[in-house]
This record gives sequence, C-alpha cells and structure tokens, in this order.
Amino acid sequence: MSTPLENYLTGKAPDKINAAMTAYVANLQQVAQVGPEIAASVVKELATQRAHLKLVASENYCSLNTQAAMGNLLTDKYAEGFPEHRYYGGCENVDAVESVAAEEAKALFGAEHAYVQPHAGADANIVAYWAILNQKIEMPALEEFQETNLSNLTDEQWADLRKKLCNQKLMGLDYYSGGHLTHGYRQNISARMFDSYSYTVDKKSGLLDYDAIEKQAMEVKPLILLAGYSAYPRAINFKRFRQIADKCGAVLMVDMAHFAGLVAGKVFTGEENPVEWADIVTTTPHKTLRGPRGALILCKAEYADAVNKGCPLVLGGPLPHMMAAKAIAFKEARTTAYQTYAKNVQSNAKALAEDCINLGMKLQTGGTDNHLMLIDVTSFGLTGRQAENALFECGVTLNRNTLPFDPQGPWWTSGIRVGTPAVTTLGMEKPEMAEIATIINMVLKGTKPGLTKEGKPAKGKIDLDPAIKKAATEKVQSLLSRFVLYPELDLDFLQKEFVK
Ligand code: DSN
Repeated sequence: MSTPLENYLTGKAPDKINAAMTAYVANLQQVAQVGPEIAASVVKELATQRAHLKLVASENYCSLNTQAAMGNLLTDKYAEGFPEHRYYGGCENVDAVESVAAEEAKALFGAEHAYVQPHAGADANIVAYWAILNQKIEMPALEEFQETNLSNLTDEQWADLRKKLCNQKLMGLDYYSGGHLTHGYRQNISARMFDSYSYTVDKKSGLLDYDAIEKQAMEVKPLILLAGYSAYPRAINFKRFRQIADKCGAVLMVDMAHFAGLVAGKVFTGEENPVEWADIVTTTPHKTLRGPRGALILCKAEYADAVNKGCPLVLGGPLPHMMAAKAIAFKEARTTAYQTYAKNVQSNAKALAEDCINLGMKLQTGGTDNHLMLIDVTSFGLTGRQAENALFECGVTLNRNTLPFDPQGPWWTSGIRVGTPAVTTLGMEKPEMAEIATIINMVLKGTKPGLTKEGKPAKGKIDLDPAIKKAATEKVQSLLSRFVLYPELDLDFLQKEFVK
C-alpha cells in the first residue's frame, strides 16, 4: 500500500507540488505511524479553523515556516541557564538558536536586552517580577523560595512570604478595566506575592485617566507600576506612565502581549512604544505578533542579569524548538510586509468599529486605536455569554468579556471582545469588515435569551432564530471561502489520508 506522501507526490503534476504541503504530509505521516488519532486531530483542527471566522483578539495564525521550526530534535535538549552559561553540556546549538532569537527580538523592538525563554505570558510576568525584586530590594530570603512548593501555602504562609519580600507593592490595571490576571488580580499568584493595588479606567469615558493614576501612585508608592492590558481598546501614553513612575519612584513594567505586533510593525511609535519608556517589557509572540505560542522579556541592560536568572529561578527547562520558532517569527516581523500587516490590523479594527457603531452598536470608549474593541451587548438584551454562543453557532469565534464595572461579573459579562489580527492575516480588508459587522449585528438581533424549564430568562441559554442562523452561517462561509487559511494545504487530501 502506498503512503500518504507517495500518494501526494504521484497524484499531482510536478509543477503543482508545493513544499509546504509536502512537508505537512510527511510530518503527519510520521505522526500517524504512532498516533493516527493525533494526526487526525491536527487535520480536523485545520478544518475547524478554516470553517470559523476567528475574531478572538488574542489569537492569530503563525506562518507554516514558524510551525516547521517547532517540529524537530531541538526539543530533546535540556539547556537550563542561558547562552554560554548552561547547567548541561552540549548546548552549543541551542546557544546559537537562543542567541539568534534574542538578537532578532532586540533588533525588532530596539531593546537593550531580550530573554526569549518564557513558556507563556504569565510565566514571563512572574520572571519579570522576580527580576525586579532581585534587582531592587535586599532579599536574603530569595534563595529559599526556589525550593518552596508555592501551591501548598496557607494564607498565613503567603502573608509571611510577602513580609519577607518586604511587602512590596504592585500597581496594575484592574482586571475589570481590561488588565490581565497576572497584573495583581486577587485569584493570581501576583496578588499573593505582592501587596497588590489596582487602578481602573475612568467610569464615564472608559479611558485611562493619567492624572488619577498619578494621584493613586503617589499615595501607594508601588515598587512596580504596571501598564498593559488584555481588553483595553485604546493606545497608551507610555511617556506619561514613565513620568508617573519616576515621580513615585516605581519601576515601570509593561505587559504588551496584546499589542506587541503593533509595536513591532511600527504602528505604535514614540509615546505609544513601551520599549522606549519602560524598564522591563513582557510579551507573547502569538497574538498580534503572529509567532508561536510562548513569551519573551525585553529590558534595559540594568535588568539583563536578573532576567537571565528566569530559568531555573522561576521557569522549567527552556524549549529550544520553540525558541527556534520564535526566531523565525521575529525575522518575519522585521519585514515591510509585516509592517503593512500591522497597519492593516489597526485600520481594519477602526473600520470594523465604525461599521458596528453605524449599525447602532455601543462600543466601550466609542471605538478603538488598536486591534480590539469591546461591544456592549446589553442593548440586544443579551449577556456576553449568550452573544458568544449565538455567534459561535453561526461560525464566528470570539470571547465574552467584562466591561469596566460590569454588573454581570466575569462569567456572564455584558460584552464581547472582537479583534482583527487573524482575519487580517487571512487578507481581509475594509469591505470584509463591513460584512463582519453585518453578521455580528444580524446574529445578535436574531437572538433572544433562552428560557429555563420554569419559563424564566436564562443568562446562559439562547433562542437563535433558525432563519437568521442559516443566513449568517452562509455569510460566514462565503467570506471564509474567499480567504482560505493556509491555501498551500489541500484539506480534502489531508482528510482523505488521515481522518478515517
Ligand atoms: N488569554 C489571553 C487573552 O485572551 O487576552 C491573555 O493571556
């Protein structure tokens, strides 16, 4: 019996064979020899991704080149430490990979130092916190925490630990105003490590009020003033944050995970570029930056040694294959084509926001400056969860999101978060944004809250008009058929060979 690769190579005219598809088939064939169900899931995921309009603001599609860099023997190497300072022998090739990735990141962002090992944005933030603690305060107790199983501590032990850390203060954007869990949210380790304070957006405008943040920072006097967000639709003035940090004596840290692509693509420059103003910047490469899943830290030279201690202080062994993939993505982001992409992410978001507003929707802050917007769905009589479910039933993937001071809380929410990074990667432009706004509007208008058994409105249930569902689904599929994800890949062939 012939193999999938043989079938592919013999079933096509030589000029129709493409390297990406050949590599994909060869890769899946190897996987399927051991785990056919795993190969099938990869192909099914491609089918799922092709069949859904991805509006999740934190997701994207990285290149097949980037994906190719992940699947190799670099994964076999332990390399704790950092280049030329490892706790294992034989790391010269991993050193080369990590050094290229770090140099590319430095060049891309104009940073003094880059640390490309963190496995996720949350890890990068914890490394950054420890680096700042290491650098800024006398911590005789630091070593003992390397041996501590933090997940087993009682509240009293946490309080004791914080005392040993000199009760240092962290001040970041409130979770309900768009901050991230790791920015001091009470359920996260960041709020256990630090005496944590939050600033909020202005209740009326929904915008950051720099004067109010300054006033609060002067009262709190945090060790770390943290800027950055997961759900704030506007640009941030980091020069102003720098002034506040200097005035209150804080280290300025920025989590730019969401908008790193807009920084890399030179959409956010000057006052809006955090790398120019912050002491330490964390990010993930897989959101607007369009790289592989993971994270990295950029910092001023002063913090380089402390940041390089990330592994083994906080992180497990580095993932060399993922650092290879990061290097490829950073190289891709240093092109004019990427800069055009980043500009389009922003212009598409602005166009989509305007289209939604013109259709009568209410947007948090009245629009967007970046890659995302928050739509208030209460005017449709829905919770965010209902809106998310209704749109998903029509082939649109996005997430519900709290609006600032949301009475519905983080489970039901009053809003949805909509982002343009992925659809822009597919090549969509302004006309398609108008189509997307129409789809969102028709689905939300065609959805009513579902009822409980007792006939009462249920926050999580929906009653979606079947005719609207059919029409919206057709519109989504028509749009996706014109903007195919990874067009080099022949999905029908892959399904025939690997999904039995
Ligand atoms: N989970 C990411 C997001 O969706 O914004 C942040 O880590």
